[in-house]
Amino acid sequence: VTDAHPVRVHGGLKDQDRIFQNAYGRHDFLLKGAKARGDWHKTKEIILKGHDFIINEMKASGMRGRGGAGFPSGLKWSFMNKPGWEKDPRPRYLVINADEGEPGTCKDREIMRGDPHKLVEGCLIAGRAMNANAAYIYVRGEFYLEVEHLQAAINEAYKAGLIGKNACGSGYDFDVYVHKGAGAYICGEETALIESLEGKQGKPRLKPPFPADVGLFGCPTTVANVETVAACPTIIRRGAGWFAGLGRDKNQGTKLYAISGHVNHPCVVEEEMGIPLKDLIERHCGGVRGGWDNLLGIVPGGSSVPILPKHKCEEVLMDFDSLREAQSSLGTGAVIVMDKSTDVVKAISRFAKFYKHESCGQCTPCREGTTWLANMMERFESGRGNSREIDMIYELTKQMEGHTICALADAAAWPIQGLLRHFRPELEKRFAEYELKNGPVLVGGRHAREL
Ligand code: L3W
Ligand code: SF4
Repeated sequence: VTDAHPVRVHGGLKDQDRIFQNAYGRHDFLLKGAKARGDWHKTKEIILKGHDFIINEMKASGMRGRGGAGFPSGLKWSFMNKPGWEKDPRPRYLVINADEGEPGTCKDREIMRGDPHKLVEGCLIAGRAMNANAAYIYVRGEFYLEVEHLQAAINEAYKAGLIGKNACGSGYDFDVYVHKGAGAYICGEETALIESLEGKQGKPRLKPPFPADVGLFGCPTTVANVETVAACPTIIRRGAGWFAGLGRDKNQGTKLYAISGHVNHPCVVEEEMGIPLKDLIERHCGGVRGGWDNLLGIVPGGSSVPILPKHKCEEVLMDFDSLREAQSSLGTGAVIVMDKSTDVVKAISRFAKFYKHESCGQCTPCREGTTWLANMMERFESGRGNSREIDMIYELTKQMEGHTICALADAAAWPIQGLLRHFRPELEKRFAEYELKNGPVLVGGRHAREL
């Protein structure tokens, strides 16, 4: 904790403050179990309080989107209710982004497996906030069990009159549909997801217009992450003040963190926003394999964000602002831990290959850039490169960043920028060792002898 951060050390969330009480599915995920955990309690009253009430509560709670962007949820949910919305004859949609494809990220699947009713109830309440007629839940194609559980919860909710015509007896009609994706990471980008739902190739659209104005089938649409929407009923029931009282200013509430890699016990855990990264790992994962001193670095928010070296991991807090100050990002809250046995160049090179494979190819800087990044990183792995090429690959990431339709190009660029920022000496050492053995490597990976 530094001067920039408040004195209170966050974390150590009490069980009663956990929203997702059935992560890991130890209890009944169906309606009876869900109701015992408080789901669907007085939902009718919430619906009858109307859209302004729900949106104001979400604004007061300080909830920021849990899909990676951290956009204030209350504000986003208000975009479809611009003055005159009642006169617009188009249907209105809520779309849930359950296409959890970010490497390292596996939190939304726990909700769909263990607490699907929280998501279904969340769809109804969030849908009411936007005056939507229906919700489409777009689930990652590989999530077989999650779809089964979700569909079972939806069927039960229809049967019990909780959704559908006159949902919960509130007079409000609301349908919920599940749609299975087909395994493309890019369909997690909100406009590509909309295209895919419409039956087209998942290629992102230019924004604006934002989906709130022209979304699914050309109609007003809000796309929101599973965790954000599933947390909403608890936030409304317990009150915005309860949620806002956890975490710290502008980084409030609780968050699901998915911790993988070189820890003793990888897990998905709900913790307070702003928990120190080191505490998160020591408290919930039994520490780094071989002890904290064996740590090399951590990717704190999924494969799209820059890696932090060990010294930066000592003090950083797991929230949007602290990680931004540390030149990384909270992203999806997927913490990938690497100990000293990791070949960090190879690890980041693997990310680069992933983005090359997943680029939809519409934008030149992304299509060509991701290919170049992957090819250069592959060479760098074996030491075939030189210092000039380190500057070139950095320039390339800068040419990609912010110059494309969607954030996939940024996501490909940032991990490499992180590698260069913190592990440049590792690359230079590797190049020097190769040169000592084989002679100098010129630009393009060609050996001097080959020219
Ligand atoms: C109407 C305006 N709507 C903004 C809406 C916009 C969107 C939301 C935030 O990217 C990030 C990405 C990944 N009128 C509006 C407006 N909106 N201004 O607000 O928008 P944006 O563009 O900041 O974010 P995004 O497109 O939602 C998401 C990063 O998350 N990421 C995560 C990836 C993977 C997963 C997963 O597997 N679950 O999420 C990790 O870093 O790189 O930067 O709804 O329409 N004036
Ligand atoms: Fe497609 Fe990449 Fe452009 Fe996104 S940035 S639209 S993935 S080419």
